[in-house]
Amino acid sequence: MRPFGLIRRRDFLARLISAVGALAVGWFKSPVRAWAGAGDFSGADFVGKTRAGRYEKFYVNYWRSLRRIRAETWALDVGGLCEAPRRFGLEELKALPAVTQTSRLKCVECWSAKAEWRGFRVPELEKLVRPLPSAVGVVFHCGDDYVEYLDRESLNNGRALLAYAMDGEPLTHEHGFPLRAVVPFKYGYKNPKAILRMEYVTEPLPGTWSKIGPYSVDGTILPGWDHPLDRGKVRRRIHGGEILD
Ligand SMILES: Nc1nc2c(c(=O)[nH]1)N[C@H]1C(S)=C(S)[C@@H](COP(=O)(O)O)O[C@H]1N2
Ligand SMILES: [Mo]
Repeated sequence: MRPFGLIRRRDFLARLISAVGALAVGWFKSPVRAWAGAGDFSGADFVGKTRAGRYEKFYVNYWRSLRRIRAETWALDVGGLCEAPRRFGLEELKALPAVTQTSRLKCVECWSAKAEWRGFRVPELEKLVRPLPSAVGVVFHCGDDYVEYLDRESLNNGRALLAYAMDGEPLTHEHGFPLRAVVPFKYGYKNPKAILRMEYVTEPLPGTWSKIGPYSVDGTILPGWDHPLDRGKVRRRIHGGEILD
């Protein structure tokens, strides 16, 4: 006898899986789709994870490839719970009081690398958009549909930076053009790149990476081991928090 019930059940399961998949994809895409115009990205020129060539010295992590962002049409949307939500062009952001800071980026997957970053501190931006008292943190929406949350206390910590340059050059697309967060006391995954939108919110939200891997939502660097790319990956102990060297 044909196992009719079994086939039907398989068919149902396949449909269920594809429906859930479609929902998941829609959910991931919607926050960015709603804001990024088609003109924000170049045609078919993709950038993604790499460790080749110059990036041997500073690996590139992207959970999935994205089209290069166009400088001419890109603008940073700052909204959610603030009194004066608005968009900023790159030149406007570069006109904010700028700082240069050398800090190390530590990926939770062990490697780390150091760079000189240039950008502005979050309080400079907050003076203009005026977050409401109920806003405890910011959700960063990125060009590759990466989503990450940072609490305002961390963002105003004095070492956190929104950077548009690295080692004296504009950010490469690989390292997060045109704008990325540099939060040296948190693992790399709390340093969102290719930022399109900042949304002030009332509560924390698990980011893309902490949902992929077994990593904390908070992302503060824990005591453990480091393999610095600029020191021949020789293993050394770290004590937690920003790696200062
Ligand atoms: N938009 C976006 N930002 C991201 C990621 C990502 O996948 N997408 N990966 C994070 C992780 S896990 C790390 S370690 C750092 C790596 O930064 P780098 O590629 O400049 O080395 O980017 C972070 N920011
Ligand atoms: Mo990472």
